[in-house]
Amino acid sequence: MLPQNFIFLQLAILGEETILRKKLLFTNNTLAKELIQMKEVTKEVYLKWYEDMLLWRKFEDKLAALYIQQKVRGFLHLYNGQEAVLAGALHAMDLTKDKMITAYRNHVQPIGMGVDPRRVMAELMGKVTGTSKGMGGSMHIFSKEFRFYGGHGIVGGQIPVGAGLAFADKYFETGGVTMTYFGDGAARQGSLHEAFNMAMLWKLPVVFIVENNGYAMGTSVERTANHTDIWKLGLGYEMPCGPVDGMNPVKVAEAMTEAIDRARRGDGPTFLEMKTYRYRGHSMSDAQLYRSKDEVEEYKKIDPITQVLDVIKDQKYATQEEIAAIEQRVKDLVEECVKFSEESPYPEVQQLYDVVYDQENYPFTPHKL
Ligand SMILES: Cc1ncc(C[n+]2csc(CCOP(=O)(O)OP(=O)(O)O)c2C)c(N)n1
Ligand SMILES: [Mg+2]
Repeated sequence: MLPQNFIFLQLAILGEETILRKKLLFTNNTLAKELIQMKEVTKEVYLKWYEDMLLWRKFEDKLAALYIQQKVRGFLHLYNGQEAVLAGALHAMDLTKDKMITAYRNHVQPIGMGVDPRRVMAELMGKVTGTSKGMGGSMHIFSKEFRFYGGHGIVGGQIPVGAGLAFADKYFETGGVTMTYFGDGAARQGSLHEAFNMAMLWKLPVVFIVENNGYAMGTSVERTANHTDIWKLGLGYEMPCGPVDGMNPVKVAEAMTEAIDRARRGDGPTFLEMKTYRYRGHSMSDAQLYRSKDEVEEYKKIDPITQVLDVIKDQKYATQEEIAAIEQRVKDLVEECVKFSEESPYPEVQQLYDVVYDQENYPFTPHKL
């Protein structure tokens, strides 16, 4: 069975701005009540998008290779295909104060937020130079410095935590907004409803983003609930909500700009359903018997990185040599990440005692990390 957004994406492949496509995107949703000025998508933005998204893709391709070599262990969930959802959001965010939280598909988001990719890779390899000194691993990348709050393995667990981060921003009047990401499977968890209710009641500065990649492990969206427009879950809370073409960073940036603006001016949360797709399996040990190879290939025709590169070429934003230089920079950086991680030591056993609280005077014993 094809995922529910297949028709919509097919139309995008054909490049047809048909009435049907517009309907699928904008009928009945509660977005776009007012026109918000988005940061211009200039030539520089396109070139940055290309370099960033290519880095994220190649970084993760390298992780997959390292996993096969058993240098990355445990679970590994890759983001390939979903990059536009992140690129568009980062364009709309204020990276000096906004926050982000997501599930376990979380390696490239912190890089986008400013974390050194070498430290992310070292974390995945369990090295002491990693973001959590090698003790978090693949599913738990975290950086307080860059306001990236994980990396959560409990499906849907991060939804109320994201609302809580937004509560802190409101309480301390920081002016920040929290991007709270989760998957289509997580959208069916009860925690979503509790978080939505409180976030609307208190008009918290949060954007809830469901990345509908068609599947929760091997279960397609159609097999999860009797309706497949996940964004409509916002309607029950009168939360502004709607679907977005998650394969196109410009569309993502537009929707995110409106949502972030709403949150920042004190008008509360927005719920966006990013219609996207993951090319790789759920994790590295996934035989993918629930979908066909043809389906994956169809989505690759509207690959977000290719879409951005096509604009760069059409608009003559860069010469062939300049594009090649970007690709070389990305390749070199990924290699540098591998070298840094391989040369870094594993943590000392003693480090284990630095990350537990001493029960006697808990909670006053400072956690040493
Ligand atoms: C509470 C809970 N239930 C079940 C699982 C097992 N599990 C891990 S990932 C996953 C699927 C989640 O799919 P989705 O939310 O669509 O995210 P995606 O993997 O597609 O990014 C499940 C059921 C879990 N980690 N936590
Ligand atoms: Mg999913």
